[in-house]
Amino acid sequence: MRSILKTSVAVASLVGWGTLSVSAAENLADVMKRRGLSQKDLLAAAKTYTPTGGRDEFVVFSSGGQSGQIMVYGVPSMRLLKYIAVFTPEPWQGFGFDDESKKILDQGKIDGREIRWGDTHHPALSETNGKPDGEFLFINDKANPRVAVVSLHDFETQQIVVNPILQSEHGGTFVTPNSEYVIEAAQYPGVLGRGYAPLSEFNDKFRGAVTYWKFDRAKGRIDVEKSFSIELPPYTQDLADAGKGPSDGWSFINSFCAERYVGGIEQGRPPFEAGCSANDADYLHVINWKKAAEVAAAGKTTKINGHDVIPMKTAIDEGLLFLIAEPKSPHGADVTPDGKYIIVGGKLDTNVTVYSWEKIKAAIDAKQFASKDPYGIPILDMKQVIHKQVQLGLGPLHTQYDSKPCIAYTSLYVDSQVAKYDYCEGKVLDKISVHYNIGHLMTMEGDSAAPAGKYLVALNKLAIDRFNPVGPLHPQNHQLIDITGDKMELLYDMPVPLGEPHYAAAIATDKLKPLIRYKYGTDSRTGLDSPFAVRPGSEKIVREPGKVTVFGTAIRSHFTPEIVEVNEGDEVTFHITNSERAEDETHGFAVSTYAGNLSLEPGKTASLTFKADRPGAFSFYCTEFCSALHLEMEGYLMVKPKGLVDQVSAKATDAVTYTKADFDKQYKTNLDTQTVIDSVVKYIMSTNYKDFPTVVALVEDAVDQLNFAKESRDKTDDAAKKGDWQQGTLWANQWWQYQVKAADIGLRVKTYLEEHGAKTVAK
Ligand code: CUK
Ligand code: CUA
Repeated sequence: MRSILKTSVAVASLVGWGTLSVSAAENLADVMKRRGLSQKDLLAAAKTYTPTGGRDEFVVFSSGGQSGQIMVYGVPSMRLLKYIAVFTPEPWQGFGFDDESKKILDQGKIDGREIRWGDTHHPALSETNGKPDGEFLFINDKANPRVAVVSLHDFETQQIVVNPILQSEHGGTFVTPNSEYVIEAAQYPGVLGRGYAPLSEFNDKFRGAVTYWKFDRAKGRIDVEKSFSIELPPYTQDLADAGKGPSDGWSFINSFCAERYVGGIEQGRPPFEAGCSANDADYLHVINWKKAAEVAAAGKTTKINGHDVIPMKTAIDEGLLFLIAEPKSPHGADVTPDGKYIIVGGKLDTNVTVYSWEKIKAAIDAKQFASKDPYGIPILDMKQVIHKQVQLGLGPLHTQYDSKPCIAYTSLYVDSQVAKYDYCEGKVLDKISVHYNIGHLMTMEGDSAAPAGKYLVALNKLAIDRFNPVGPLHPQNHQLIDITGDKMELLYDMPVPLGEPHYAAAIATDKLKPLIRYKYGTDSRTGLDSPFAVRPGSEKIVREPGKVTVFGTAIRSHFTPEIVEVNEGDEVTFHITNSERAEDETHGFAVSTYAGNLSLEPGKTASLTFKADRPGAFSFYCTEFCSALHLEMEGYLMVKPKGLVDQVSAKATDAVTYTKADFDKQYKTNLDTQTVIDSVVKYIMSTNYKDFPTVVALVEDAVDQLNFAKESRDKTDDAAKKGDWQQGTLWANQWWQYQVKAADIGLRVKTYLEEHGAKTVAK
């Protein structure tokens, strides 16, 4: 009986192995057959697949639409890397939860009102000489006229500025070639300064505007004082772009609803959509921002909400502002890499219009104007300044450029296509279908002075049938397209599960230099030293009447302090510094039912303030699985009920008693562990480990852990000297915890060195 059982087990395992080996031996042809893949699919897969540990050539920053965030993903793998919280709280990163980031979100209050969402549209990378430099990222909020500055050193939002005069915007953010200014143009006209006027006075009282936010690169902040706006007519301004090369110093903003229609469907009038598209033309605004900055600096402005606004009349008199007709309901306005042309797509036109900067400039210089608009702004003769019109298809919106000269790509919303064409010659070269209804498109660094070509991403508004259904709200679809050859090739569909992205910007990975860890005790939201940082050993609890402030640290796998006693009604603040130096060793911090969440990356100090208005024993804990004893990374906030006479000591007492035998056992374990660690250290030291920066950082971390182990060992020995086996055993345990962390790192180093062909070096 027994032998039969044995045999059948053996047979079963043989069969199991057999099946395994068959599936392991499945070759490419088998997989293609099983999954119904074509040669073309395989080629696309090979062009995007990134093996483990591999890196992407480009990093994309995509607007997260109504999420108020930014998405970061890699190209060509299309793997999501991060969401950057901007206008919206994001608990994982502690954004809008720690005291420090609440201050940033509060910068975004409009007229005293707290706004905790945003409709992000157009990210813009900071530029040097017209090329992205990897330092900063800007993004606008269409719903609530605001602009944010994100540092690309840590991918965190550093500043939110509120537009002082607009109540709605869209044409932002676009940067001038050296990031001197960040452009933010209005959308729906309003009374400047967010005032009131009846719609019957629309033509006189309602206005558009464009704001030029001065960027102070050294400080990494927008300088609100040195920023200014220009009053514009109540045409609905839309997208903008900054000139470059020959057109540097100028900016371009298109508009729709030059009809200045005011709707009124409830009064039996035709809706906005009819009245705003009745005429054949709208206006491209051509603005000399360099001269405007001088005019503003000379004080030729009026102040609205304390902000410098160049009145429309001054803008006309000073020769800052011109208009050019553009075909019906235009959308994108994109300056070519060489700055010689501006391409505008007309949503209700089948053409893109290529304007020539040389011709525009000549007409302005010669004061050759076809007419004036009702506000006295000179209008250039469209025919005189056009280079070409290119018939592309239905619903041309946005345009991006290739690394090859004269090649542009324009999205066709209605046709659900991307058109590739030669804008110098006015010749269509190729079209590809996308799925579906594309808004923006993006080529690599494709809005800069030196596009990198290679890939194009179609930011499609509708996914319809592309993905597994997830209910009536579908993801968006970002499609990756190979543009290296004559024909565009579709490579990959990426479902985007966040907001409705509008624009995105890509940068070559090697231009980004993100931090690995913060300088010890950094307030990441300001980038400055936090006044609340403490080093391990100097943690403290400061008590004032009605107020308890904790200056603590976090390190694998404990907080110091662990027990915090307060009285009901106290205001409690935890300032916690992550004292780790190891890469990716982030801790979190949350007090159950009270407050959270802090994200404490290595070196960061963050704070949590709340009123302890409910008595009870509340646990706090680390919210990131940081180590084997992560679950033990815990503590208690003891909120003592009002009027409680403190008879019972709240001091911690031990439930378990340890003897000398327990102590000896742990001590021996530690000595044995040390022998293992010594052998690993000996191996590492015998190699050329210093040639591997990753290993050097890990070794640093291990040395930290061993120093901590040494401190605990000293405490262990002290307790033993006094015959205190209780404290001695507990400290011996802590000593061992540090050893385990060091050993863990040591093994990671050993594996790394073996996998990367480390050599033995002669002693
Ligand atoms: S907009 Cu959305 S597709 Cu805000 Cu640039 Cu054109
Ligand atoms: Cu620290 Cu989990």
